[in-house]
Amino acid sequence: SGPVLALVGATGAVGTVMIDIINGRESVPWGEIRLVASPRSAGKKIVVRGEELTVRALAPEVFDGVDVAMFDVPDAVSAQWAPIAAERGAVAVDNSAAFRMDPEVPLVVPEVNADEVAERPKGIIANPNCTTLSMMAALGALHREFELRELVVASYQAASGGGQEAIDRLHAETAAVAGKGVGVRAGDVREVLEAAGLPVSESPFPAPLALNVVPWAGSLKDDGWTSEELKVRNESRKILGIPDLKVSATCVRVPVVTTHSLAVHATFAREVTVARAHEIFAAQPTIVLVDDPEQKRFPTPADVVGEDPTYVGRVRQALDFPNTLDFFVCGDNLRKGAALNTYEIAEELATRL
Ligand code: 11C
Repeated sequence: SGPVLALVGATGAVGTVMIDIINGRESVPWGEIRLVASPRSAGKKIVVRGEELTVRALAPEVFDGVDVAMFDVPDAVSAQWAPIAAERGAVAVDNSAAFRMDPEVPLVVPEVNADEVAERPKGIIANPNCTTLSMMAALGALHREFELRELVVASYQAASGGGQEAIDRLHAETAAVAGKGVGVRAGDVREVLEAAGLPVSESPFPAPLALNVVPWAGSLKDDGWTSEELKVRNESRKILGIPDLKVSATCVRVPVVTTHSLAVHATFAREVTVARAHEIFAAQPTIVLVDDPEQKRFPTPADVVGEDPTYVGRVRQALDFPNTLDFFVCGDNLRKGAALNTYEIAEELATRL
C-alpha cells in the first residue's frame, strides 16, 4: 500500500524525464503509479521501477483513487483536466502556466517554500517555469540571509524549453551549417538553412539558432516584453514571497540542447560578501558551487545537463552597486526546471497525506 500517484503526459518530453527520475529514486512512497496520456499514446507499455505499466487514456475515471496527479501537458490540457483531477480527490501538481499566478494556487520550489503545499484551496499546486526555477534555489538561499530587493537577469535558454520540435530543429540546423564555414557574413547562416530546406519561416524560433543567439522566448506581451520575461518577474515575486520585488529580465535562446543558464544581478537589503555567499551556496544540498576563477572553473550547460542540482559560479560582488552580487547559474530545464521539481512537490505531499 501507499498513496497512488498519476503521471499525466507520461509520453511527452518532460514525462519521459519524469519516468527516468522515478526509476532513479532509491525508494518511492507510492503504492501504485498510473501513467496517463492522450488517447493517441494510450496502450503504450512503459517500464516503471521494474514493472511494465500500460499508459491509460486521459479520462475523469483515471483519477479515481489517485492521491497525487502530476501534469506535464500543454497549458490548455492542464486548465481543463487539473480541476477534474482535484474534483475526483487528487492533489494536482501542474507544470503548465495555467494556474501559476492564481492566488489560490501555491507556486512551489521545495527548497524555498515547501510549507505552502499545505494551503491549496483548489486542490492544485503549480510548478514554476523552468527559467525562473533555474535560479530559485540560489536566490532563495541568498534571500534568507541578505533579503532580496532587486533582480536583473539575462537568460541563456536551451532549445528543449520549446519541446521536441525545438530540439529537432536545433539538431537539423546544426547539421546544416556544420563544415560550411558560415557565420562570417551577415545573413549567410540564413542562406545555408534556406538551401538545406530549413527556412526560418518554418522554425519554432524566430531567427536561426545555430551559430546564433536569439533574444526571444515565449510570446509577445504588452510594451515589447515577452511572456517568458514576465513569467520570470511574476513567478519570482510569488515564490520568494516578495510582492514588490523589482525584477527586469531579458530572455535569450542559445544553441544549447538542454540546460538553461542565467546571469543574475541581485541586490539585497544587507551587506553581502562573496565569501559568505560561497558558504551559503555550499551549505544548500541542492546547489553545487563551481567557482574557481584562477582555474577558470565555472558551470556551463554542457557540463550540467542531466544533473539534478543547480550549479552556481562566477560569484562576484558588484563593483558599482552596493549590497549586490553577480553570479551565473545553470540548471537542467527538463529536470529541476520541470520534472524533478514537480516530483519533489509530489514527494513533499506524500509525507503529509
Ligand atoms: C522555454 N521556459 O524555455 C520555457 C518553457 O511556462 O512552463 C516552459 C514554459 C512554461 O521556452
